[in-house]
Amino acid sequence: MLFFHDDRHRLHFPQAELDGGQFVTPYERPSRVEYVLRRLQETGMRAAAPGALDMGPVRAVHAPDYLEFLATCWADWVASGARGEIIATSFPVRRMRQKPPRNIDGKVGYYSLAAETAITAGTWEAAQASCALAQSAQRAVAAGERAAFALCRPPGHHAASDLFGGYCFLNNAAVAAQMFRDDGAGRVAVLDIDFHHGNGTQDIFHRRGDVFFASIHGAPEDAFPYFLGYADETGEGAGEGANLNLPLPPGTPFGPWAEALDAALAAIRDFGAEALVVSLGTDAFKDDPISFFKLESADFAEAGRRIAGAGLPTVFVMEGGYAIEAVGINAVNVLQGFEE
Ligand code: SP5
Ligand code: ZN
Repeated sequence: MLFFHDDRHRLHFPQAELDGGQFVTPYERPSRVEYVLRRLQETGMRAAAPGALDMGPVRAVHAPDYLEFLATCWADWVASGARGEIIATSFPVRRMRQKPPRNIDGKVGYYSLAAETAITAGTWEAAQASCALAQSAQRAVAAGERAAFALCRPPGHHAASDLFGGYCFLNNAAVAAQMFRDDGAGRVAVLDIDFHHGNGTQDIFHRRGDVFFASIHGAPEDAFPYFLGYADETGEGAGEGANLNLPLPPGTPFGPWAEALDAALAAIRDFGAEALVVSLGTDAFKDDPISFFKLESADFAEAGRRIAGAGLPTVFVMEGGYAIEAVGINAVNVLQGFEE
């Protein structure tokens, strides 16, 4: 399988993540990519050079003021006299005004959905390079490849039209799905197998009937992002029926997880999708440090086989996965299973 990679992911490496009341080294760290890259090379996957970022499809799924914020927040933060990394501390919660303030500290809270995700000097450049990989993989598939893999970092599925957080800034999978639409596919599906609910992708397409979103994830009662991902979220307006959430409880092993996968694939088939984008997180793995499903490494290959059964042109976009040494094996197992 063709894959796309860009070293500029290293420009995004915050020192701190707020976890359990402490600042820890972020779970979402540069070495994740190195493990996946090594495994891709070991298994003979074909590296291809990524193209430049096209802002057109990015603007189609993200709000203009949010993109302006991402481009300027670091300079504004530094100019305000702040000495550390950007971390959100104040949020427009219940009964507060949903209006971006002038003050940069307030703006950071306005555009964020969680405080664990820090922004640094290189974050915006890394996020753009990451998104360009999803675009390159989509272009390869649109040009006739059966499938391609974008080794995106930072990941994207928590990023909504105007929100960052959950380690995500630009929604790489949503951008790839949008590009399939722009290329003429009438209906596109996004299948999210990251352990966490893809709240950003769901939100972006919630009122649209042209992009189906299916997600298998830790139930929101028990798992981040906590405030979206219930089974009764089925889409709204033109998007009614084009959203399928399959939340699962702590300790879920491959059996019930695979049943959910089959249900998601059946729904995607019924929807009539002509192209598929897979949000490929490997944090459903049994040893993931922040997740609670129990998949074994071999199960990821079986997941890949079942996804291939959909028979669709497929773009794989890297999302989460924090059992660092196993992330490469598990991610590439999905790709290898798909190719069998
Ligand atoms: C892309 C992706 O997988 N994002 C995940 C973001 C999760 N962020 C917050 C998780 C909080 C979990 N706390 C677990 C405590 C373990 N010490
Ligand atoms: Zn995740």
